[in-house]
Amino acid sequence: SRKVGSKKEKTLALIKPDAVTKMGSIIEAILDSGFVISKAKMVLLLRTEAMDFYNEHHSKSFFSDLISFMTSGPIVAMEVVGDEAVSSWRKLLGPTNSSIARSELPQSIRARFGTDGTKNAAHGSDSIASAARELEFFFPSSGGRAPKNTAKFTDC
Ligand code: RTP
Ligand code: MG
Repeated sequence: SRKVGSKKEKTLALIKPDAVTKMGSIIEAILDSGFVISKAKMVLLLRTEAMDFYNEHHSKSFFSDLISFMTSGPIVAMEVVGDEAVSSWRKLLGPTNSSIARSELPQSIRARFGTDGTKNAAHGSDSIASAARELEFFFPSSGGRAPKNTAKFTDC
Protein backbone atom coordinates (compact mmCIF):
# COMPACT_ATOMS: atom_id res chain seq x y z
CA SER A 1 0.00 0.00 0.00
CA ARG A 2 1.13 3.56 -0.67
CA LYS A 3 2.58 5.91 1.91
CA VAL A 4 0.10 8.34 3.41
CA GLY A 5 0.35 11.71 1.69
CA SER A 6 2.32 10.43 -1.30
CA LYS A 7 0.98 10.87 -4.80
CA LYS A 8 1.04 8.29 -7.56
CA GLU A 9 2.51 9.84 -10.69
CA LYS A 10 3.70 8.89 -14.18
CA THR A 11 6.97 10.08 -15.64
CA LEU A 12 9.02 9.52 -18.78
CA ALA A 13 12.30 7.65 -18.43
CA LEU A 14 14.70 7.33 -21.36
CA ILE A 15 17.70 5.04 -21.56
CA LYS A 16 20.02 7.11 -23.76
CA PRO A 17 22.14 5.67 -26.61
CA ASP A 18 25.27 5.28 -24.46
CA ALA A 19 23.49 2.99 -21.99
CA VAL A 20 21.24 0.82 -24.16
CA THR A 21 23.74 -2.05 -23.84
CA LYS A 22 23.17 -1.78 -20.05
CA MET A 23 19.36 -1.67 -20.23
CA GLY A 24 19.00 -4.90 -18.26
CA SER A 25 20.79 -3.47 -15.23
CA ILE A 26 18.98 -0.13 -15.52
CA ILE A 27 15.55 -1.78 -15.72
CA GLU A 28 16.52 -3.93 -12.73
CA ALA A 29 17.41 -0.78 -10.75
CA ILE A 30 14.09 0.85 -11.70
CA LEU A 31 12.05 -2.18 -10.60
CA ASP A 32 14.14 -2.74 -7.44
CA SER A 33 13.26 0.84 -6.44
CA GLY A 34 9.57 -0.04 -6.51
CA PHE A 35 8.51 1.63 -9.75
CA VAL A 36 6.23 -0.02 -12.28
CA ILE A 37 7.14 0.18 -15.97
CA SER A 38 3.78 0.49 -17.72
CA LYS A 39 4.98 1.15 -21.29
CA ALA A 40 8.29 0.67 -23.09
CA LYS A 41 9.66 0.85 -26.61
CA MET A 42 12.90 1.26 -28.51
CA VAL A 43 13.10 4.28 -30.79
CA LEU A 44 15.66 5.75 -33.14
CA LEU A 45 15.01 9.49 -32.99
CA LEU A 46 15.25 11.67 -36.09
CA ARG A 47 17.21 14.91 -35.57
CA THR A 48 14.00 16.93 -35.93
CA GLU A 49 12.34 14.80 -33.24
CA ALA A 50 15.28 15.17 -30.82
CA MET A 51 15.29 18.94 -31.41
CA ASP A 52 11.57 19.05 -30.67
CA PHE A 53 11.93 16.90 -27.54
CA TYR A 54 14.79 19.05 -26.14
CA ASN A 55 13.37 22.34 -27.47
CA GLU A 56 13.82 24.07 -24.09
CA HIS A 57 17.61 23.81 -24.61
CA HIS A 58 17.74 25.09 -28.21
CA SER A 59 19.82 28.17 -27.34
CA LYS A 60 22.27 26.39 -24.99
CA SER A 61 25.91 25.84 -25.98
CA PHE A 62 25.54 22.07 -25.56
CA PHE A 63 22.45 21.77 -27.79
CA SER A 64 24.14 20.48 -30.98
CA ASP A 65 26.23 17.95 -29.00
CA LEU A 66 23.04 16.85 -27.21
CA ILE A 67 21.12 16.34 -30.48
CA SER A 68 24.02 14.44 -32.09
CA PHE A 69 24.29 12.24 -29.01
CA MET A 70 20.56 11.53 -28.70
CA THR A 71 20.35 10.53 -32.39
CA SER A 72 23.55 8.44 -32.38
CA GLY A 73 21.65 5.19 -31.79
CA PRO A 74 18.44 3.69 -30.44
CA ILE A 75 17.01 4.75 -27.09
CA VAL A 76 14.52 3.03 -24.78
CA ALA A 77 11.46 5.10 -23.80
CA MET A 78 9.50 4.01 -20.73
CA GLU A 79 6.41 5.20 -18.87
CA VAL A 80 7.38 4.81 -15.21
CA VAL A 81 4.71 4.85 -12.49
CA GLY A 82 5.11 5.20 -8.74
CA ASP A 83 4.77 7.37 -5.65
CA GLU A 84 5.94 10.86 -6.64
CA ALA A 85 7.53 9.22 -9.68
CA VAL A 86 8.67 12.50 -11.26
CA SER A 87 10.96 13.53 -8.38
CA SER A 88 11.74 9.95 -7.23
CA TRP A 89 13.03 8.93 -10.66
CA ARG A 90 15.12 12.13 -10.93
CA LYS A 91 16.58 11.31 -7.50
CA LEU A 92 17.48 7.77 -8.60
CA LEU A 93 19.09 9.23 -11.75
CA GLY A 94 21.44 11.44 -9.73
CA PRO A 95 23.22 14.61 -10.87
CA THR A 96 23.14 15.46 -14.62
CA ASN A 97 26.91 15.03 -15.01
CA SER A 98 27.92 11.38 -14.53
CA SER A 99 31.41 12.33 -13.26
CA ILE A 100 29.86 14.51 -10.56
CA ALA A 101 27.29 11.79 -9.85
CA ARG A 102 30.13 9.33 -9.14
CA SER A 103 31.48 11.57 -6.39
CA GLU A 104 28.14 12.81 -5.00
CA LEU A 105 25.77 9.84 -5.41
CA PRO A 106 27.74 6.72 -6.44
CA GLN A 107 24.72 4.41 -6.28
CA SER A 108 22.75 6.56 -8.75
CA ILE A 109 21.96 5.46 -12.32
CA ARG A 110 24.10 8.19 -13.89
CA ALA A 111 27.04 7.37 -11.62
CA ARG A 112 26.82 3.66 -12.42
CA PHE A 113 26.00 3.69 -16.13
CA GLY A 114 26.91 7.11 -17.59
CA THR A 115 30.17 8.62 -18.80
CA ASP A 116 30.26 12.43 -18.60
CA GLY A 117 28.17 15.62 -18.78
CA THR A 118 26.60 14.71 -22.12
CA LYS A 119 26.64 10.90 -22.15
CA ASN A 120 24.75 10.39 -18.91
CA ALA A 121 22.82 7.15 -19.45
CA ALA A 122 19.24 8.23 -18.81
CA HIS A 123 16.64 10.98 -18.75
CA GLY A 124 13.79 11.89 -16.44
CA SER A 125 11.02 14.46 -16.85
CA ASP A 126 11.65 17.48 -14.61
CA SER A 127 8.03 18.29 -13.65
CA ILE A 128 4.49 16.91 -13.82
CA ALA A 129 3.83 19.16 -16.82
CA SER A 130 7.01 18.00 -18.59
CA ALA A 131 6.09 14.39 -17.88
CA ALA A 132 2.67 14.84 -19.48
CA ARG A 133 4.19 16.47 -22.57
CA GLU A 134 7.03 13.96 -22.88
CA LEU A 135 4.80 10.90 -22.39
CA GLU A 136 2.49 12.25 -25.10
CA PHE A 137 5.56 12.69 -27.34
CA PHE A 138 6.60 9.03 -27.08
CA PHE A 139 3.23 7.40 -26.33
CA PRO A 140 0.56 9.56 -27.98
CA SER A 141 -2.95 8.92 -26.70
CA SER A 142 -4.60 9.55 -30.06
CA GLY A 143 -3.08 9.34 -33.46
CA GLY A 144 -0.65 12.25 -32.87
CA ARG A 145 2.90 12.42 -34.13
CA ALA A 146 5.26 9.98 -32.48
CA PRO A 147 8.70 8.72 -33.43
CA LYS A 148 7.86 5.97 -35.90
CA ASN A 149 11.37 4.84 -36.68
CA THR A 150 11.28 1.75 -34.46
CA ALA A 151 12.92 -0.62 -36.92
CA LYS A 152 16.13 -0.68 -38.94
CA PHE A 153 18.39 -0.27 -35.91
CA THR A 154 21.06 -2.11 -37.84
CA ASP A 155 21.19 0.76 -40.36
CA CYS A 156 22.79 3.17 -37.89
P1 RTP B 1 17.62 15.20 -18.85
O1 RTP B 1 16.73 16.34 -19.30
O2 RTP B 1 18.25 14.46 -20.02
O3 RTP B 1 16.91 14.27 -17.91
O4 RTP B 1 18.84 15.81 -18.00
P2 RTP B 1 18.79 16.95 -16.89
O5 RTP B 1 17.38 17.45 -16.71
O6 RTP B 1 19.49 16.43 -15.68
O7 RTP B 1 19.69 18.04 -17.54
P3 RTP B 1 19.27 19.19 -18.59
O8 RTP B 1 19.80 20.47 -18.07
O9 RTP B 1 17.82 19.12 -18.93
O10 RTP B 1 20.14 18.80 -19.85
C1 RTP B 1 19.65 17.89 -20.81
C2 RTP B 1 20.77 17.00 -21.28
O11 RTP B 1 21.70 17.77 -22.05
C3 RTP B 1 23.00 17.23 -21.86
N1 RTP B 1 23.86 18.27 -21.29
N2 RTP B 1 25.10 18.46 -21.67
N3 RTP B 1 27.77 19.36 -21.84
C4 RTP B 1 26.92 19.99 -21.05
O12 RTP B 1 27.25 20.97 -20.43
C5 RTP B 1 25.57 19.46 -20.94
N4 RTP B 1 24.65 19.90 -20.10
C6 RTP B 1 23.56 19.14 -20.32
C7 RTP B 1 22.90 16.04 -20.93
O13 RTP B 1 22.71 14.86 -21.72
C8 RTP B 1 21.63 16.38 -20.17
O14 RTP B 1 21.05 15.25 -19.60
MG1 MG C 1 16.16 18.06 -18.32
